[in-house]
Amino acid sequence: MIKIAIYGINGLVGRLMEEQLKHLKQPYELLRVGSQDKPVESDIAILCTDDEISFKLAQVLKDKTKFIVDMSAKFRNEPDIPLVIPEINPHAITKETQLISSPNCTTTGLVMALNPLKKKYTLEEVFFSSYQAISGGGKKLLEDFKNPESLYRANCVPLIGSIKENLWTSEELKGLNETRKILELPKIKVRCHCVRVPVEVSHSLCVSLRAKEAFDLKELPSLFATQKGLVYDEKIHTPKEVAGQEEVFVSRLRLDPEDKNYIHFWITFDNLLKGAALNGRQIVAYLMEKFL
Ligand code: 2RA
Repeated sequence: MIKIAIYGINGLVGRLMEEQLKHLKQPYELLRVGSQDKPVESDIAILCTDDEISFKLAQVLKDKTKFIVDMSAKFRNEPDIPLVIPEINPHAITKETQLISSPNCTTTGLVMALNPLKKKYTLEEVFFSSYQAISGGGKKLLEDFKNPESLYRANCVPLIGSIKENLWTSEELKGLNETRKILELPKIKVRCHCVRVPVEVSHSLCVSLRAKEAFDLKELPSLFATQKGLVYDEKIHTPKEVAGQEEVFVSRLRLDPEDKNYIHFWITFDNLLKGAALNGRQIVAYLMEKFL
């Protein structure tokens, strides 16, 4: 029987991962590893841990497991480590792969919408502002949010992660670097602002996208329809309504009134599912089907 170990089983993503794995078609034995437990032998180790712990575990697990699926940001920018969304770039996983990174939640929603457009258009530049849920900050932020005095109550906070030397935040840099890597578009320009909003679950993005060619608005719905895991329609989708759903929702699509090379749209999706545990489960399902 295939053995799957979840590290960080008591965290928000760890607990959701356990739930998500129940949807796997193949049987497996689950090993639940908490922060005080020793690393174990397994076929797949899923690290629902922070950057520092993932880094340490990855060293220790090299000889104890066939595959490591890391949900942290630690390895995402390493050129030799695939950063995978199974509906977009499963080909990045090869026979030589041991460690696979799962992307940042905000990036995941964005690239799910850009990927189908990439098939027809030369994407040159994307702008987005994010409206990110409290749960993106984990259990600790959800606890803080319960406090009536929390900075995050009835407020918008334009700081997610830490501020880096160039004054971008770590979250904004993830949007830039991970988008380029997953879409295999190393030159696409990504400009963004990441903002925490008082919503418990589901991240949203307002996106403006520029291509080399003029967009044909009429053909875009059929292009979006080619992307598995994406729903495009003209309902007004809100974060509250999409919480608990697996798909990424795109709506409010419109052409720029002054420049046909630009379109604008709205994305919303459950940050804990497609943005985290569901993507992890889909990577695991792919590994089980192709390599185990
Ligand atoms: C956040 N994207 O929302 C982060 C979580 N990885 O804080």
